[in-house]
Amino acid sequence: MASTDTRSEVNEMYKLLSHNDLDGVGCGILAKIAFDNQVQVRYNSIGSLNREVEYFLENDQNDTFLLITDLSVNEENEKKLQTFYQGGGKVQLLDHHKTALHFNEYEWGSVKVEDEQNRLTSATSLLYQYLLSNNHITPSKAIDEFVELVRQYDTWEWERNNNLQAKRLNTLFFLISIDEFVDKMINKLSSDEHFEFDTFEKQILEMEEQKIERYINRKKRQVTQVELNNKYAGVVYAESYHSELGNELGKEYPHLDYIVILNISGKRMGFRTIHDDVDVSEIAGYYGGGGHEKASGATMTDEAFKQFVIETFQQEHLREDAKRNRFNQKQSSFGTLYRNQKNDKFLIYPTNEKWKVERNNHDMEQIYTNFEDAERFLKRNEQVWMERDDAFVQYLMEQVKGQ
Ligand SMILES: [Mn+2]
Repeated sequence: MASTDTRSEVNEMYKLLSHNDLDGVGCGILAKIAFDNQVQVRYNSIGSLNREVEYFLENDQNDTFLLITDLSVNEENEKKLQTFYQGGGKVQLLDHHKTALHFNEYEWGSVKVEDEQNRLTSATSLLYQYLLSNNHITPSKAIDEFVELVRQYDTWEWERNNNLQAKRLNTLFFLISIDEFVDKMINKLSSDEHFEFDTFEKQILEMEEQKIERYINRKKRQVTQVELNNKYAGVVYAESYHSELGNELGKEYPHLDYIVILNISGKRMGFRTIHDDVDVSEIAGYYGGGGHEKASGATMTDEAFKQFVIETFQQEHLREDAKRNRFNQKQSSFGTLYRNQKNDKFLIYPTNEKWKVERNNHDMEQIYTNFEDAERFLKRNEQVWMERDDAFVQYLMEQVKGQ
């Protein structure tokens, strides 16, 4: 009796346009599980989505259901999609970027930054909810777990929770091709009770993690600093591992407001921050890009090229603070010794529960209420680094001799 309805539903064709990162591809995996060969999936960079939408509107069957996830269209396509929808076309845009919130004005737009439990969302978690509420997908433990890993990775909640499995999922994603990754995940999710990596995956993940660690340690010594609009940015060139890099460099140089990662050959810039009072989606927005508060991106403009590349090219790289010191330590009552490129020596030392700074043995005027403020001042204005123990010991001996 209900066979006609069921059949029209069964024969419905879908096209999914999604982002080419883990969260975007997570959407493709769910769509494949839900619709099997009735869905055609195309993964896009932020820049290529609009061409794909135009192609769809001009060439695809107009009864194909268009799903757009993790990305949003430009103003022109926003209008075209509204016309398409008003003419009976089927379209649904699901996104979690706050720069896309205005799509909620449309019946076909659904943009949620947080879910009902006030947890940050991801495109994969939003699509999963959408597929569940429309009875397109059968829930399972393994799928729940996979979706949660993608969500935690995409929102950086994995770091707070130390959820290394989420991080590893992204590492695996970059290690193999998108098609291979999709096949692997579909196999896993349809056969395993729980989401787990197999022995081979664990082995290649370990090798890759060591490689990434070496790469990041090298990049820590290739950062230059620039002041722009009262914010301090760390500039680094890199084509891969942007998330890990932005995070690790942010922690290595916490005096920087944000890190800009330049991919010159791709003419792209990524912005990352570890600070709650900095919103890098605003910075990306200034250059015509977008994204999240903690991670965003934009195409490199002429202005950005001047500010981040030309301005910094002649500069020395920032130097890391000495690690593994026993004597020259931060907040020490003996003082903490720093040096800048011009070989000036700075000592931050406590006095009457405040902190002062000595430059080449002469007191500087400013008094700081805490050590961090004094250090941030020196790092921002003098690009200092914390000296190693041997330099500190020598400094102290010179002090004794000088008296
Ligand atoms: Mn996402």
